[in-house]
Amino acid sequence: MSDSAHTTNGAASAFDADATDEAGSADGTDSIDGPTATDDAVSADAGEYTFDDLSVVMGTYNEEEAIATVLEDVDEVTDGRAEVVCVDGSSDRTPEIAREHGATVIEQEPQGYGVAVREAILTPDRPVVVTTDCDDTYPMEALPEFLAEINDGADVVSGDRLYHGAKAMPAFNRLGNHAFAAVASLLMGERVHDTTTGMRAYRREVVEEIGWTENTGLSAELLIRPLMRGYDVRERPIAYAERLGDTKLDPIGGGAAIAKSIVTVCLEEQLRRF
Ligand SMILES: Nc1nc2c(ncn2[C@@H]2O[C@H](COP(=O)(O)OP(=O)(O)OP(=O)(O)O)[C@@H](O)[C@H]2O)c(=O)[nH]1
Ligand SMILES: [Mg+2]
Repeated sequence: MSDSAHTTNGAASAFDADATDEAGSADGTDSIDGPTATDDAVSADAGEYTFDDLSVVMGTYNEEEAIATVLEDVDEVTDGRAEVVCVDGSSDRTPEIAREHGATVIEQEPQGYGVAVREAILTPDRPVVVTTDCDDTYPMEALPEFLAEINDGADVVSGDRLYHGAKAMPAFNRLGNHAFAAVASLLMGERVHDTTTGMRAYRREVVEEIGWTENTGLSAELLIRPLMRGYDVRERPIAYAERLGDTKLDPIGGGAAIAKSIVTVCLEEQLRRF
């Protein structure tokens, strides 16, 4: 294990919830600030996951400007060992380019972010799944750190784009994302910083054990439900780059849908506790 302490967002202890037996955490290890071993993520230490255990999954909808870059980054960072699954609703060359890069492509009528990402998460059977957008905004260089956190006992590792300021994000979206995090924190009683990030790592058993239903609000749901059920959920700061290609998000309608999901899911999870 490396001795270097990893960066935290300074409030990560809010995520230091004990992994319960119900939560099915591997060993209950939940130290946020303990040493991590990014390098170990790619080695094959006994019982530790490697990139051979990792699926990187995404919805893809007319992303021909970005898809080659995203898939090349995954390939380079994981030495070609991560499996890639794209659930695609495109009318452009995105699926061809994805296949040329060795991805598994599942075709699906476009029905929104969450419908595509649900299929993408549930399709592979590797034990660790990482979601990302196919727009070159998320840093695939963070994959080793995310896997190292899972090997350190995390059930969910969530990329916090706002920690570094997210200057590449449109100001309206940035404001909305701060507001979503504030509302979710209030309703959960736990501080979270980025509820709508597209880049997360999940232990497969977590996404199989909890029920999830949201579409545009899926990302928020998949942070809130595990956190409120006592899984070991950790936010980690990530870089965030300007998007290649056109957005598929309607900031007003999408924002309203996300706000509704946050309130609904938080209330459902609070009620579940009684
Ligand atoms: N298959 C499929 N993919 C979708 C659909 N809607 C969005 N996506 C993909 O889901 C990911 C997220 O969409 P984005 O347009 O990046 O949404 P966003 O991240 O909220 O907005 P940006 O800030 O513009 O990146 C992208 O990879 C899209 O191509 C859909 O209906 N079907
Ligand atoms: Mg995006």
